[in-house]
Amino acid sequence: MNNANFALALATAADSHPHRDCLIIDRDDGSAHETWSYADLGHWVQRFAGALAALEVAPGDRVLSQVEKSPFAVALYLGCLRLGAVYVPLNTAYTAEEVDYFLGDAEPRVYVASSAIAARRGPIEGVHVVTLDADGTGTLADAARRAEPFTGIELRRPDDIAAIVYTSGTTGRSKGAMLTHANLESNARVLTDAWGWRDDDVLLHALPIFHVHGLFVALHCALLNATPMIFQPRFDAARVAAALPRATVLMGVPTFYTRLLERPEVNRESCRRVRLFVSGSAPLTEATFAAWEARTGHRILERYGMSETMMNTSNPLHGERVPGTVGFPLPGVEARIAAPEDGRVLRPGEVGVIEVRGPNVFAGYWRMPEKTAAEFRPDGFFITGDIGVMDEAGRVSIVGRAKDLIISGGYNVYPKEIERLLDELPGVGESAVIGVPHPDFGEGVVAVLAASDPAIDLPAVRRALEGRLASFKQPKAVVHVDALPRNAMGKVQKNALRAQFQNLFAGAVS
Ligand code: MLC
Ligand code: AMP
Repeated sequence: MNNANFALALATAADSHPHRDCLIIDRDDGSAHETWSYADLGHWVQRFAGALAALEVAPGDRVLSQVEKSPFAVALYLGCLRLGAVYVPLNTAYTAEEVDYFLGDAEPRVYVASSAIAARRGPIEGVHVVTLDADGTGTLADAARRAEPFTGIELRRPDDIAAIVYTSGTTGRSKGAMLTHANLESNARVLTDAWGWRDDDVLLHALPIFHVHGLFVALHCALLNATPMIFQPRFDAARVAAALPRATVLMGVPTFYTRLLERPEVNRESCRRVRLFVSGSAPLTEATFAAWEARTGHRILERYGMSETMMNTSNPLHGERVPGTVGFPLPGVEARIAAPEDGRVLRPGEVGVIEVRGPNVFAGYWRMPEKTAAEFRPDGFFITGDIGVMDEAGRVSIVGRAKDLIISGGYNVYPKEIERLLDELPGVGESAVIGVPHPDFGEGVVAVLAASDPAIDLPAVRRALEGRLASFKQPKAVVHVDALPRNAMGKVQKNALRAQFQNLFAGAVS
């Protein structure tokens, strides 16, 4: 049997260019860059794999990771792949209460956390809690330094699970999307091909690495081709602007582009080496597309994906990039528009739910067979929950969402999760959480309270939610209404609320 472990493909690329720069680390404090070559990364990957093996992590075991972005975190991820373990990345903003759910659901053998997070948490029964910090300290980093390098690559079948990526559900309960080794490899190959990856590409990497955009799309494109990344710990518009002259590719969420446009030093000259700007994870407005083109001369390439599928469609590298559209299905990916009620396939121009099928589509939700069955059609198409339309040529536009989801700065926020907590608060009658246009985050989270104590306001609500909800999910505004608008079935009409509060953040900066 061939080894389908994706780590093998990545190691093969790295082995053919061991001396090439891999991670050019732009530090938060602006100190001199440190560079890891592909050989350096390989060294750490084998050591992290060795340290995890010493904790008896075996193929199929889950490793929960809630660590700051750093080269060591990349090595940890790749070490897990090598061992055949299942990597489960978590947003560092998640609170202990949120993480409790993931611990219970994923049942990991190891939980790797930053030392600050681990200190707040204390020991957890049945789980090895180890630490890793961005500067390469922590108990796992120490163990990696001492470990016997794990030089093998565990044998994996194409449909073995490589990662579980949690994505919130409409019920407020997160679902773990199981991505296989074949999913990761096929999407990485398709993307590097579609985006014409070159040997001299330098990727400017400023995305978090706990979501598919930063972890799989961006990282894999560079690693599979053994090309360098300018690796920044987080998105900071000034730092990204300063690094642009050294980069050839930038991948970001729309907020990256709107914030970069606020910096006058971003111009044609500073972008002269860049050949490709990619945007995704949230809708890019036509205004941002046009402003970016006017400023830099570049037409941003918008693509569409999700945790369950990684990338589905992309505007073309060569050919017309049409603002407001997400382009064509990627090679090997089939997309269609279906009637939400009965799955009837619709004709070009008709609006319906986007469904996809292909080697990129996940293996189902971890330990949720009913949820998995409910979101697939009998012929294997996955029902994305995004509402779209396809033209005669097959170009897809997203026009809305069937799922009650807010996307703020590229992070998904499910209203139910917040409403559940709000409704428990003393003084809150009932609540509806909506997303309305926000100039910085695309959509801003608003809590609409009805029959509530008007003395409750943003600070009080935030205090009450603190420690319970990651800060990016916290409402950016709290508003009061006499009663929530409902339809004849008694369902809250969120469209009416969104219309009523659509200008709430007009002019807000962040
Ligand atoms: C941070 N905050 C946010 C936020 N990010 N609030 C709403 N939405 C967000 N996205 C809050 C913090 O909680 C904090 O609140 C305050 O804003 C400042 O925090 P910060 O850490 O300084 O924010 P900043 O670094 O400016 O982050 C903004 C950002 C970041 C846009 C750079 O959110 C980001 O990197 N987003 C990318 C998300 C991403 O990678 N998505 C891909 C998902 S994969 P307070 O009150 O504590 O001060 C996917 C599939 C696909 O969707 O197709 O790719
Ligand atoms: P996540 O579950 O975090 O992976 O988020 C996936 C969701 O992000 C998709 O279902 C879409 O709703 C949204 N999304 C991703 N890319 C785009 C895009 N280019 N335009 C609009 N929405 C997008």
